[in-house]
Amino acid sequence: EKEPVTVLVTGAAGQIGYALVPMIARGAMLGPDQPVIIHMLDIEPAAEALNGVKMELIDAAFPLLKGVVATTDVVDACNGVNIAVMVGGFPRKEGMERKDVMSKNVSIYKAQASALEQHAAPDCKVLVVANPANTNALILKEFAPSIPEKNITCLTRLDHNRALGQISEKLDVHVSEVKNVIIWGNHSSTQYPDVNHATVNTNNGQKPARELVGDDKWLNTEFITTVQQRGAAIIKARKLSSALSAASSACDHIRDWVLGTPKGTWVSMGVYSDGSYGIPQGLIYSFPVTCEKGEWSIVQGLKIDELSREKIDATAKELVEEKTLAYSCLN
Ligand code: NAX
Repeated sequence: EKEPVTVLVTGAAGQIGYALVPMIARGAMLGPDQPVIIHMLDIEPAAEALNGVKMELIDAAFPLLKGVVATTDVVDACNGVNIAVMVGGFPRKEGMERKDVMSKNVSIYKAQASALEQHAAPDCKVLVVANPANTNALILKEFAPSIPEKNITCLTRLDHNRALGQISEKLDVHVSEVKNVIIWGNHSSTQYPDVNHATVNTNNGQKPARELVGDDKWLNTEFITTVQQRGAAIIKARKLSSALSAASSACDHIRDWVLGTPKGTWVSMGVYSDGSYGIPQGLIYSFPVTCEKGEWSIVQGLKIDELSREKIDATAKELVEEKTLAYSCLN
């Protein structure tokens, strides 16, 4: 039997945490033959609820689950962690300024960066889910300089999966037949869901999604805004933000990163920009990536048309502004 992998989930008493930990314990993140130990971190006011989640994990008697730690101590939480899924953060409350929310999250991510750096496994892989996800990941990277920058990522896979879902619904094909959409940029409403390179498996082979949809107007307007605004639509319907889909896409993100993407398929991940596609270096930006042997690489050489260029740059500009705001919170 394989050695267990230790997975940290922060904010584990929250909604996404509650959906995510059983998925991890069932093997949806690391595979059906990979034992796991789950560390769950939350803050003092949620300690009792967190302990309740631990009780339920025990009660579920998961064969792959070899240990559970539920704690409000960030050092205990980070100790020996191989995979860290950062879901905990400070939510934007009504009437709060953007800067105030940023400031709270900057201090959380600065502190958790240091704890991970000192106590996690040296090759720990980090996925930031909590918003503002890209900028929280950037702060984490800045304050954990000994963690390789390629190990720090943020979640845009939910947006990616939403884009696949919209194309699948439009064409009435199964979602697994659609691939290679791209989410560019920020996990925010400026993200650019791009279908220009997406393909669909048909009985007559692989076809460009744009050709099969045959409705450029829909693809260039409604499709984009539906994906960008999907989070808000879920809140409107559920009176709560996306949780099961967020948890599921976090598993997809880590699984593909660790176990690799299928040949000919790419996925979207927020990663540290190396300047590819003219995106400024020093941002955590969502790119199309393939993964092999536990490492991602940005898909190179895709043709970018004029409409895409504008949108790719606009979401980069927002990330530059967020970065400036985050840095102004450090002083
Ligand atoms: P909840 O408010 O249900 O849960 C958040 C949990 O984090 C709470 O239990 C809270 O006590 C805990 N927490 C707060 N500060 C903490 C700290 N310093 N250390 C550890 N835990 C802490 O929110 P939920 O719906 O689970 O969403 C969690 C985060 O995911 C939010 O920031 C949300 O905006 C973000 N999302 C990101 C998505 C993405 O695709 N990147 C999509 C879904 C989601 O909206």
